[in-house]
Amino acid sequence: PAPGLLLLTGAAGSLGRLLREPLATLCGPAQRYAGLRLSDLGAEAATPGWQRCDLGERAATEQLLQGVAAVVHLGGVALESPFDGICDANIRGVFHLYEAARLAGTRRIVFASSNHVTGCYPQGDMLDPSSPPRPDGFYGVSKLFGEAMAQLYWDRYGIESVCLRLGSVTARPEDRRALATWLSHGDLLRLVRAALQAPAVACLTVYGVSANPGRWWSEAGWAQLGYAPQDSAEPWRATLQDLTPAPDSPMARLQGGSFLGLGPFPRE
Ligand code: NAI
Ligand code: 15L
Repeated sequence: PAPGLLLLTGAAGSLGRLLREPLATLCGPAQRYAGLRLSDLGAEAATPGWQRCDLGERAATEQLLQGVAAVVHLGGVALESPFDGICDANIRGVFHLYEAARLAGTRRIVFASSNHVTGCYPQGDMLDPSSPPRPDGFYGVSKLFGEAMAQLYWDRYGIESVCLRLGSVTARPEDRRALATWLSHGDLLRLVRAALQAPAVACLTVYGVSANPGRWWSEAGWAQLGYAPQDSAEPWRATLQDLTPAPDSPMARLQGGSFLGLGPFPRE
């Protein structure tokens, strides 16, 4: 069969804008994918391959997945915030995405999960993807839900997923926590490319972090993917400050950092 399309959701967001061009190089005649479809909440009429879609809408998501062989799924709420918004975008949205993928015959989904699935572990504890989840908020819970959907759709329907528990993706490490959590732009690209291209991944969850000597997350799964990070936050150590308010606050003690300072939220 002809190769299908590669879909990037969340294409208007900060990581989506970074990944558009590199993913386009995997698409076209004689490439792995026939073309690149880009999607987000808003319209971008001038962008080739753009299809606007609210992932909270089931019929629109089913249309979005038509002809799609693989997905890099970034679309959703990316911050700890009140439950209703997270529920629509990250819980219903992921359900719609996997159901639409099943109907469309999509082969693989690369899911942007988050380190906040384990954000309530103390800083310094070394985790691997099999450590019991300890989400630090509704956002972390929603990412854990996404990981469970990935496992379900592999076990029952044979759709492969790579769940990337991303750390802190920024151009440079921005605070002392990033000595552990930083994922450079270059390493993000290497990781996403590996997650798309590795053969026979089944359903695999890995942490996404650069080669920081101070990291809290193991490299389990990296060899299977063929991911070898090339950057490190360490050279910035002397310039980085602890931005949390008090040394004994949850924000300073726990891996999720500033997310531990968000919530509870008043009823809307
Ligand atoms: P972002 O907020 O810049 O981009 C997310 C995009 O998703 C936005 O453009 C937004 O319009 C779109 N979106 C929100 N609700 C939607 C819906 N209902 N339907 C369709 N699109 C919707 O976030 P960023 O930083 O680009 O993150 C991308 C993904 O990676 C997110 O899923 C985030 O949770 C995850 N992630 C990001 C990290 C980072 O360091 N930037 C770290 C860990 C995970
Ligand atoms: C995330 O999941 C967020 O989307 C991102 O904005 C960062 O806050 C990152 O985690 C982090 O933990 O630094």
